[in-house]
Amino acid sequence: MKQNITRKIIAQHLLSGEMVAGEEISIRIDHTLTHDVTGTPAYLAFETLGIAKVKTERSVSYIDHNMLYTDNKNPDDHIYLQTVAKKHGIYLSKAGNGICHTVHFERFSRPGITLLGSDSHTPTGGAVGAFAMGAGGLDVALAMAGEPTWLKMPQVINVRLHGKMQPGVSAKDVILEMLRRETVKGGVGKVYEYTGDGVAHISIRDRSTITNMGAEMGATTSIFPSDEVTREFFIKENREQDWISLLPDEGCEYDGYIDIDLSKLEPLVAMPDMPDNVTEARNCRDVKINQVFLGSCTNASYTDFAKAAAIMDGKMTHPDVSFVVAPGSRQLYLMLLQDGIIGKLVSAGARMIECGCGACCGIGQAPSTDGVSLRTANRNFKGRGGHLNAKLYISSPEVAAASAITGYITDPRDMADVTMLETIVEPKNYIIDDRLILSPAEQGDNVEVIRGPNIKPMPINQPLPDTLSIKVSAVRGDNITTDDITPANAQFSALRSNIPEISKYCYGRIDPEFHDRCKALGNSIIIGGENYGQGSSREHAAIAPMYLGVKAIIAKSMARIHKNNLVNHGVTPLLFANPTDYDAFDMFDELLIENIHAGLRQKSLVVRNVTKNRDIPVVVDLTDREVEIIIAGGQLRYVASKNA
Ligand code: MIC
Ligand code: SF4
Repeated sequence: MKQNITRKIIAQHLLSGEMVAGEEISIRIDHTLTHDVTGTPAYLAFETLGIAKVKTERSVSYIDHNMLYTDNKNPDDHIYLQTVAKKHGIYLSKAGNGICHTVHFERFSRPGITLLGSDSHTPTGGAVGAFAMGAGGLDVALAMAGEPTWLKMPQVINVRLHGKMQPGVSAKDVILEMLRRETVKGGVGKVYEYTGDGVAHISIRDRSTITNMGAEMGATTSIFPSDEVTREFFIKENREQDWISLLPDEGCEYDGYIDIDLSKLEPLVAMPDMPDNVTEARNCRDVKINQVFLGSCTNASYTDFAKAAAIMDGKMTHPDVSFVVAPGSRQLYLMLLQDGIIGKLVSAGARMIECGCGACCGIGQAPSTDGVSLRTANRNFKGRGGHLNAKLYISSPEVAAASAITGYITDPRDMADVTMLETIVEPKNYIIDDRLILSPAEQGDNVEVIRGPNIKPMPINQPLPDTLSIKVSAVRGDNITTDDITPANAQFSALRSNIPEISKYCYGRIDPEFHDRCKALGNSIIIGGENYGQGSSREHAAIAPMYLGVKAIIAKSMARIHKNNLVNHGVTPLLFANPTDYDAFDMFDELLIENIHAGLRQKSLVVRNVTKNRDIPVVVDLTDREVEIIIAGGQLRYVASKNA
């Protein structure tokens, strides 16, 4: 049978299930990646499994998020990560080496592999033809232990790229156009597979901008073919032996098609507060900005920085703008230094911060009160910059550079000779330097794992009772993000290893009483709207509510990774059978759910709203396996009982 790329890779890794869209399948994982804010819980969970050495082909732990050392917490976590990696056969990419996604596809990924990462932007690896998915830390811990990874067989949507982009238009505009069409929830249950004559004109690093931001549509992943452009990239990375050709079979089928004429695209921006709120940059020319951030795993290519530098060459950042620059990897930083590109940016007023995530998730460089920030990152949720009083716009590096000069959001074609950007290409040779990647010990038995005082044991849920008589602790609207539940700025990200502490801030920004209310209620339930839990993979958005006694979430629809995280931690995710029933719930309503175990197993459950005297049918969109995990009280208890 003629196969697309996605189906080829899944077929080669399939352990169980049928490759029918919507059916549960399990696959073998070749590579895993974690980073410092999701890694600590993942390795704490891995340690409980009692396995000496990871069973994957390659597992890498990256230190890239919590780079601000304002007290002992982050450096302590980093020492824990370094020692636990050394003991258990995991490679460790030290602070300063770059962002996990960027480094992983530069140095480790290859076409045709499966990669599971405890970060929602893991699909970045699809740029080199890997099947790369984001997941919670517990799922990654299990994959490192050699357990299968479970997922719903996705629909494969073929995005056909035609023609060539105009000067001043870039890969970021392709993915913003996708977001405009597909929205932040349009990708759930889908893989976007890119083909068409336009693909040949897009470099690997630009492809990575597109696969990276597929996460913003909620997609399982995005993938490009492995072609001659990919091969050239592997040659430059000194890894030609890792390259294989991986193309869709001629005439293969897809579950849907999207066509994009690249020559018709214009420079775009996503306006506050969602990445799908997209318009042409020229429509925002009256928007005055205070900050520009050039960086993040989305736009970490050599040409991104070189084009920005070319636009800014000889000019100066607008007096009212703070221009912040963070290269995505050390390798890239070295090349930009060597070629004088950093010099041009600094001369134009850049504030260089170390290579890593930095401002992208509010770890430093927060905008001012009511500040307006234009970023080449991927998310502009309210609060993402560090606090709620800022407006975040997202754009390409070209728009960002032009805007840094003018002080207003600017279409680069209005202020620079963009045809000269055509001459800027990736370097002929890359600088390769892996010395900040530490290999694990041959024999890990004698390696001591060092834990600082901020690292507290991970709380484990109790088995699910058969009857729940509980109150509603919160009613939320549509598109609640994991940033709303457990924000990612410097203060909170330093608490990721300490659940009792981080749970004090759960929902704290949008609902400061949530923690105390949950404590007072004991057990409770949250009501959600559409796309509940979208955004990052952070499992703290499931663990913290679990720790506060939240037993179930009933929503209109739910994001894939967050739903998995809830299951993993024994919190029951349910969906309204009739979305208008959402209106029947208010805070503090008393609910009764009886015979839950049988109801979950039969996939039919009724929630009685005692306060409103109404019975509400809910959809149990869970597999038999997931039901048993929830009843057991979460994945760790389930695995332990299976092994017993
Ligand atoms: C993000 O971009 O939101 C993060 C911070 O990288 C997260 C990871 C986390 O919060 O643990 C992600 O994308 O999953
Ligand atoms: Fe880091 Fe931002 Fe990428 Fe998340 S999206 S991995 S915070 S650079």
